[in-house]
This record gives sequence, structure tokens and C-alpha cells, in this order.
Amino acid sequence: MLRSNRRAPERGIFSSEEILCKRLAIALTHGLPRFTMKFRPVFCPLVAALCVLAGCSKGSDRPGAASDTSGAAKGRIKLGFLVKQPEEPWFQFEWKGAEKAAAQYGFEVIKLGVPDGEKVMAAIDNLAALGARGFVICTPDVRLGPGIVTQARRRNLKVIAVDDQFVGPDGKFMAEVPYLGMSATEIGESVGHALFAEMKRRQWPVEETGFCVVTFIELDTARNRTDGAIAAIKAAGFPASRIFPAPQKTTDVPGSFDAANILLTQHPEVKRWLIAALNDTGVLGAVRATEGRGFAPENVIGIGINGTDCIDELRKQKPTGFFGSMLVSAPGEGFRTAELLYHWVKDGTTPPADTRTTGIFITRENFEQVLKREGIIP
Ligand code: FCA
Repeated sequence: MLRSNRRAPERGIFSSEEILCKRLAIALTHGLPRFTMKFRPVFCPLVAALCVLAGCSKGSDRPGAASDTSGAAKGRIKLGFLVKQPEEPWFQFEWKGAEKAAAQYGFEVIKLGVPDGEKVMAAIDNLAALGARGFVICTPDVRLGPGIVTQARRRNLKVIAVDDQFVGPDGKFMAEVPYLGMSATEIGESVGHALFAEMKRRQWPVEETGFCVVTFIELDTARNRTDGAIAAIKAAGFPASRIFPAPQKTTDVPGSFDAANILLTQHPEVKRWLIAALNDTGVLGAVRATEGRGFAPENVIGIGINGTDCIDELRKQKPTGFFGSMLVSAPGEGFRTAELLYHWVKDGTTPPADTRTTGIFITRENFEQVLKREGIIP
């Protein structure tokens, strides 16, 4: 699980200066969103009110929202937790972590799915109408950052960005918004190292092998991860000429399936594929594409990132081309960001500007054990 960024644990959350020291450790351990840009700065208050009245903010884990509005909850601090892809297990696990923090500290968490800019603005108004004091958000588009900050200030809500860091109008990260996310380059590098090691173990001839990198360069954390994987495998000796980027239009399984399918059509000469992407979902889509083209699982090595969106895949009785994943603690990130926000609202403690998490390599061999140990599965 996640630990304080002061104590530099084996894995977890780290301040940015601790990251370099962790790079080697990660390598050794191994063991869009819909990019809707219909950004409307003014959200009709009537819609917000109707939304509240219609109970949009009540419910369970379904994509949408959940809020404990029972009598016992009255008077408690309310905090929002907004995620871009509520259907992705990663974000559901983040919500679970936030709920754990809420139970521990006695605040209320309001969970909202925000797949596009319009929904983000609606959610902020909704939160204000419900009396919330702040929110954690993984935005559907990092360029919404300035608009989100303006709207949150107007509503007197504090904001923490999780996973996807806000980008300002100048194209630079908005350092004034506290951020917690993956140490993306390092985690990507560990994917590259692990792919190369497994390729060697299987004694694949390099001249028959291709590296399919499903990319989403619009998002910094995504680009850093796939760039990291490419840099590491090149440094290990894999030829640059056999590395093939496959840009995905949407960050879901169909998006990466389509991207990989195009690549496979372009390279019928490749007999064995290594696969990386920004996350598990990206690798899953590409693995499905190789299956559709008749590649046997033993001729495919896919390694994802997240570790939360591949549990069913790794549980399949027969191994597939999805070999493993770099697990990062989604519940830990949810817990920590919600906890930081709570302290900020309650005690005025400003969160650290930039906190990073690291990964641990899981495969069919160890995933049940590691996920249990990390509190991700019971
Ligand atoms: C991005 C990805 C998610 C997860 C998160 C940490 O938001 O889309 O799948 O990897 O970073």
C-alpha cells in the first residue's frame, strides 16, 4: 500500500526527488478518454439544481455519483472525487481508496464520472450545490485545467489533480494545483526492461520480432510511459527499426484494438510481438488484435500498467498474450489524495505540489498474492 513520501518505502508514494533513487529499484524488482472539447464555461444552475433534485449524486459504484445523504452524514465535510473513465477498474479502485479515507476520517465522498468537459463543469456546480468543500479530479482532458481552476475558485472549492496533471494555456503543467500521479517514465522503463527480459527468456529471434507500442501522445503521463518503454528496450539492445508506434484515438479497448490492427496489417512479416501501452486497457486491445489475426499466445508478450484492469485476463485458465502489468496502487492513490484534500480543507494544510507513485511487476505467477497483499483483492 501507500506510505508517507518521507519514509521512502519500497514502493508507494514519493516526492519527485525520491523518484530517481527508485528507478533502479523498479527495474530490479521485477519480479481519451473521449477527447470531447465541447467546453462550456457557464453551466446552467437550473440543470445543476435539477440534477441534485433528481438524485444524480446518490447511488453505489455505478458510473455516475454516490453520496451518503443519511442523517448521520449531515454536518460532515463533503469532498468530491471526479474521474474521467468511471467504467475503468483503475478509477473504481481509486474511489474505493477515497471511501476508505472517508470512513477513517469521518468525511463524505461524492463520486462523479466526468467523461467530458461539460460533465466536469456540471459536476463542479453540483458539488457546490451539495455543499462540498473541494474535489480530487482525474480530468477527461488536461487542457481543461485552467477552466476547472477558475470554476472551482468561483465556487470556493479546493482542487487536487490525480493521475493526469493539468496543463495551462502556455502548455506547461499547472504547478499551482497539487498533483499526485505515477512516475510515468520510470514505470514505462520497467515495462521495456521486462519485455526485453521475457523475449530473451523465450529466445525469440530479434529479426522475427516487432514491438507494438500503442500510444496516446496527447496525454503527458501516457506519452512518458510509452517513451520510457521505448527508451529502455532500445538501451537494452532492441533495434529501433523494429519498434512500431500505433496511435490510439480513444483510450479504451476498441481504441487500442483498432490501432494495433492497423499496425499488424502493415507488418505481416513480424512473427512475434512485444506490446506496451499507456495502461492495461491499451495492451488488452492490442492482444485481442493479435488473437484476431491468428497469433498464438506464446508468440505475444504484452505488459500493461495499472495492474487493476487485467485481473480477469490473468485469471483466465489458459494464458493469453497478456503477460503481466506494472501494478500501481489505485486504492492507495484514491486514499492519499482524499486524505490530503481533507486535511487541506479541515486544517489548512497545503498538500505537496507533486507526489509520485511507483510500480511492482505482476504476472500470472504472483498477481493473486501481490494484489491481496496490496489490499486490491480480498
Ligand atoms: C491515466 C490512465 C489510467 C491510469 C492513470 C494512473 O489516467 O488513463 O488508466 O493509468 O493514468
